[in-house]
Amino acid sequence: MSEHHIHPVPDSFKAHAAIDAERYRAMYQRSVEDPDGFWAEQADAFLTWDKKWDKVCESDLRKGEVAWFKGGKLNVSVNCVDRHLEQRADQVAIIWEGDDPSEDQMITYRELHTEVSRLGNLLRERGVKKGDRVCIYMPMIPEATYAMLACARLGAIHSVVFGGFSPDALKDRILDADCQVLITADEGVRGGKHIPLKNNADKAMNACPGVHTCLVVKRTGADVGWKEGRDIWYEQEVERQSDHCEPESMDAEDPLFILYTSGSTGKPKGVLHTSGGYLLQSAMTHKYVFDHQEGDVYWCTADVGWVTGHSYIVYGPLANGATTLMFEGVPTYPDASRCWQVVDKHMVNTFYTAPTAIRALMGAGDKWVTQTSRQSLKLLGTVGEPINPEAWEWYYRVVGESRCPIMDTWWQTETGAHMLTPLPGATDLKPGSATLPFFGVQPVLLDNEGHEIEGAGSGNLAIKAPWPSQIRTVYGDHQRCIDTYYSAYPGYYFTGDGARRDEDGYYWITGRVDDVLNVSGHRMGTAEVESALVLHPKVSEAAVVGYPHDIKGQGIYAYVTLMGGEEPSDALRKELIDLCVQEIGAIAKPDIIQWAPGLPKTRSGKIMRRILRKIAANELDNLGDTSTLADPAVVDDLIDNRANQ
Ligand code: 6R9
Repeated sequence: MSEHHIHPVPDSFKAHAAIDAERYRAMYQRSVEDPDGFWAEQADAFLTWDKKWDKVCESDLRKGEVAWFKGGKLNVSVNCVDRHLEQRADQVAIIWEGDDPSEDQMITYRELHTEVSRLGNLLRERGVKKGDRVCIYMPMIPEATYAMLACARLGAIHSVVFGGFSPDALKDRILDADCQVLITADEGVRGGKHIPLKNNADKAMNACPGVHTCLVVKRTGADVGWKEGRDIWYEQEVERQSDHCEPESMDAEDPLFILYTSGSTGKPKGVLHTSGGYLLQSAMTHKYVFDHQEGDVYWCTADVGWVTGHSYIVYGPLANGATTLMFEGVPTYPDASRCWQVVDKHMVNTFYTAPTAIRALMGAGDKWVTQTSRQSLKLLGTVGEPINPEAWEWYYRVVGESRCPIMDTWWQTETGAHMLTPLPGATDLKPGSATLPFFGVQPVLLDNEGHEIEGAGSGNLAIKAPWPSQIRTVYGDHQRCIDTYYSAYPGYYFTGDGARRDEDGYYWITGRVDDVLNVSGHRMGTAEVESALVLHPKVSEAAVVGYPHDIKGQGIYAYVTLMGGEEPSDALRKELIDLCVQEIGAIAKPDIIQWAPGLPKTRSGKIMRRILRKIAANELDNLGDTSTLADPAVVDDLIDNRANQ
């Protein structure tokens, strides 16, 4: 239905955007026919290099080996801060909007330079040097950005851990990357509630003897635990540092950061990105996809704990000398009008958020939107999961008053930057489609045997040529990187997503084809939630699947088998939910727990998730072949006792 509802490029963008349809086609063609020439030009245009590279691209996708601009030297913090001082020292770099609507702060590029330099010096004083890992566990406050950029200045590798993760999840990530320094705050503030970050960090650090320094930003002034020698107050120590901090000149292929993300098996993987290629593609996409213009105020509502926060709050916009808004709170506090009030208050031109937020705000009713002006808005964006056409149309019509094109950007932690996306001056929009590939990106659809599907059709989405902001490795385990992304279809990067391509070559992401959930745009492995559930002594087995959820996109549906003699109860249900929160974080709370005396298994003992997904989705007349099950009666029992949603 809505597939045929095409929104053409608005005249305003046709006339002024950097790239129109013709230019997109020409540039795209050039980018795939002469990738080295194309990317060399872009790298020259977007970044400032201490020394030019020896080779543009070197890659062997069969081995998961990718390198861009090797031999080239640059410093990412210099690109994001210092080089703007001549032109825009007094321009606002970061607008910080607090959780409390009466709190905000403007940080100019000059101030950003001072803050990053001082923190860089403090980290250096504590022994941090090139290649060291620094963990950042922070609320959405400017210090989170200072911390990322200060690491980049020294050539230290940051690992940002989302502030919503539990002490256990933090501990695993600190240990996996062997971080010796942790930067955190006493507490975070979101939606009027305080989050005990330092106390969480203390619990994690108890099991991380390698952490010798913990810098603590005072956000609320709450009482926190303290270990002399290890813990130091950020403000106190930063204040006495010099404003000059010599940047480390890094190879383009030196690591910039590690960011953990969930896969279908095992513990989260530390996705590693490097300096040159990552910064180039995040800057370039920020410029072209959002048609960033001098003076624009740009707001991405993500958290810096996710890749969207890395590429589109911090690195992309700051590399382009933009004004980036950083929001501490949530879209529904104090009420569902908050985002639009912030848009009016700071005259935001570009607004980039996730479908789950759009659906929640749509559910709250139009009046929260229409009571605000939003005249400053020029362009809207969405990311994180497929957007249903109804939510797309509401976003377009009510929020953007049919004036602002919507950029539906498909990409992943592993891709570092946008991969499938419209360009506002070039691409006619179809609600629900991430449209066409960005420059240099060569998507293909593969059938299950690995053959490329030509023309319109559906299949497994893979990428057949390297791109600059591609994952370089899984930290400490390159074999896992190969196994996860490059073994299924040798010679291709496999995304884990399924997609359809229509007659116009537009891509429609249909969701994950593996055991990865996407809950409110947060990626989570079913295996992670299952491991948490089976920690409970009364649980013998657990199987977790996703099911369609109106707001979250997917909800978490857990089938739990208890040990012999144990009885289900509401108290036990609560204990299991608490266990998931404790092991992973609040985002991993099962929405539904169904007590399952048995799980559908093949004769070889493999759980048939396909059937569990159907039962969870209430698609009962279409269960498929159950004849290979060891005990088909199990399925009838699960259907009879299906949890009410
Ligand atoms: C940036 C980010 C990646 C997974 C990805 C896909 C889903 C992201 C999407 C989308 C449809 C979009 N996804 N953007 N699906 N349309 N515009 O979200 O990274 O957290 O690693 O998640 O999210 O399934 O594979 P990450």
